[in-house]
Amino acid sequence: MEEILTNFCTDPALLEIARKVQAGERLDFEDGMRLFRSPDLLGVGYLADIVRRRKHGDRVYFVVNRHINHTNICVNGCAFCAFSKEEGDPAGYVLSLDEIVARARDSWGLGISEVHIVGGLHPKLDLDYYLEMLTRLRAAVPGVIVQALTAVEVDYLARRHGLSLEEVLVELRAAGLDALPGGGAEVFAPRVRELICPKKISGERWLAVHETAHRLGLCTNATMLYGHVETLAERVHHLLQLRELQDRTGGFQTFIPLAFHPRHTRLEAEVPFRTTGYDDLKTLAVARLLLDNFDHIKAFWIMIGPKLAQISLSFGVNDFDGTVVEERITHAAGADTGQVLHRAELLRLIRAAGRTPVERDTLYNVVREDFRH
Ligand code: V47
Ligand code: SF4
Repeated sequence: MEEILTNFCTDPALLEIARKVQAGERLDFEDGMRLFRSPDLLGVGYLADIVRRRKHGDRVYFVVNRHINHTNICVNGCAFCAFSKEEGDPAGYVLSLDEIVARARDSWGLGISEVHIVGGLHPKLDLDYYLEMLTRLRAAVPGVIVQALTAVEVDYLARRHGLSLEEVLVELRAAGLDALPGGGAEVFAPRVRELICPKKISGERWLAVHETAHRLGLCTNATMLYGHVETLAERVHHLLQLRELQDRTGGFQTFIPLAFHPRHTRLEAEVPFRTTGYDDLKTLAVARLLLDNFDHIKAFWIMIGPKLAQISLSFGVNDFDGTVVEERITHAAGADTGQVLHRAELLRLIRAAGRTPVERDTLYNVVREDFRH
């Protein structure tokens, strides 16, 4: 093994980590720091790929889905967000329930298995709006899984109505909510939140929403917004806090690192550049290595581009997200990716990387895997 590792890992600091990975041992905080600090991107990627291969072999998952961002009006006004507008701003919008249902129905014809709905904290949209949205979607697109509302939106509804997190989630689930997406986590460190999203719920509260959802049997995802003012230590802490909750609940399905896009945000002067390809691949690979109890690591091609997402399949990633169709949050902040990747293109990218594509639903049930070449 020593010989293989010295062929692939040029950084001696990686050798002890390589031994742990080979033995299936858990990595600790210091290992996470060594991985982030190592200049040996290929070595770190090689180790992450060992873990990915052990868990998934050649299989790479994708989902035929549609994102809907129902409103950009938000009382939080996070400094990193170019999507949100204040109430009364002419650029603000709220989709009517008819429009939301029409968008879901349009995509239903294309065979979507998931709608992904997230938006701002609109002071006038109450729990009834969301319950009716879910009820109408269930009737209009039966069988399609609704993954909706970040922990931040769930907390807002609970506080607005004086309800507990459990009460809100139980009502949402009864109306048709199937799973929660992973947004709103950003970086849990209070220092970072104070700088980039002072009005947003704390990291503890974000974790509490997910813990409650898991207890009620709802699966959720987790994210980390990286590439702004956070330190590497704060990234590692964030990942370990997720791992700790996952140890207790097992309710997370996927981890998705989100690459910060600065354009038109209030952080643009301080952080003028986007993340580099090196950092994107490194972050995905380190996440794969630290989050040993997460089944899936997803590359969100909207943020890092389809080509780098394809390369990331050799750096620990086993999920390509999906067709998406319409995305406003990252595009408001300067993303130059398209809005949609059709199923055929996802298949082509995954196959060209030497992997076997598997179409999944939100809960990782196989929708289809016998694709003809
Ligand atoms: O919560 C906001 C982030 C998130 C910017 O669960 C930004 O499967 C980069 O959570 N630059 C929403 N990111 C998106 C999200 C997501 C995406 C794909 C899949 C899943 C999933 C979840 O986008 C927000 C925030 O963390 N965000 N502004 C920005 N300027
Ligand atoms: Fe609002 Fe979410 Fe944007 Fe923050 S990231 S301003 S909570 S929409």
